[in-house]
Amino acid sequence: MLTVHHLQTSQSERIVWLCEELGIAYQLKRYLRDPVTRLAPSRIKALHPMGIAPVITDGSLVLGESAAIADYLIHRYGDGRLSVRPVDAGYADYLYWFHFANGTLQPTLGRLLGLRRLNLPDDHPVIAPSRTRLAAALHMLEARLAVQPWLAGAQFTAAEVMSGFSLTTMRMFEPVDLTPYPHILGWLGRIGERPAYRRALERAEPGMVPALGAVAR
Ligand SMILES: N[C@@H](CCC(=O)N[C@@H](CS)C(=O)NCC(=O)O)C(=O)O
Repeated sequence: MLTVHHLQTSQSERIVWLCEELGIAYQLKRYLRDPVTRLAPSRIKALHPMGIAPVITDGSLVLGESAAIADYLIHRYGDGRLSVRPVDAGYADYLYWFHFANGTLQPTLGRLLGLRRLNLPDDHPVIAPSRTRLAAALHMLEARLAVQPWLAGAQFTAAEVMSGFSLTTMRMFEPVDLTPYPHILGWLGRIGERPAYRRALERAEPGMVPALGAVAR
């Protein structure tokens, strides 16, 4: 049976959410972060050589990387739902925003999270380029969501699942004030209303209040 290995407050939230959106039967295994280091426990490290989440196991398959897992689930179990076919309008947009999540948005936030620990001022030359990149990413998202309700167009797709994490749960680690971005906030509101998103959080993060507002916690 398909098993989703979910590390507490981590990118594996995406995979639980995607399974709920696609209505895929799955077993969920939850792992708590190490209370001191906040890293994954050794049981995750034993699953996959990278030692990070998400990981899925499916029979003899062990697969990591959110985007690879998302593609696998969509095509192996979802009949292509929540993706856009090459012959359909919005295909390039779908590809762009699906990959924007882990290609640009999440690494930029991760870099800022690491740099913040150095307690440098925001205009420090080591930090400023990442701040500029984040601002560009947010402006681009805002412009996109001003003209379309979802990233690939009129329909909710897995691009939302990929990017959604970076501006919801990730903001509990790296706070980003979204007050200047009303269309991003509207998008987060629509995400928060989705029954599958709510079910995913109830299963993966029981008791956690999702970070959907302008300021997370
Ligand atoms: N690009 C990977 C990133 C996965 C990743 O960085 N996972 C983090 C949680 S968000 C993790 O498992 N950290 C625990 C650790 O480093 O021990 C993906 O999208 O799957």
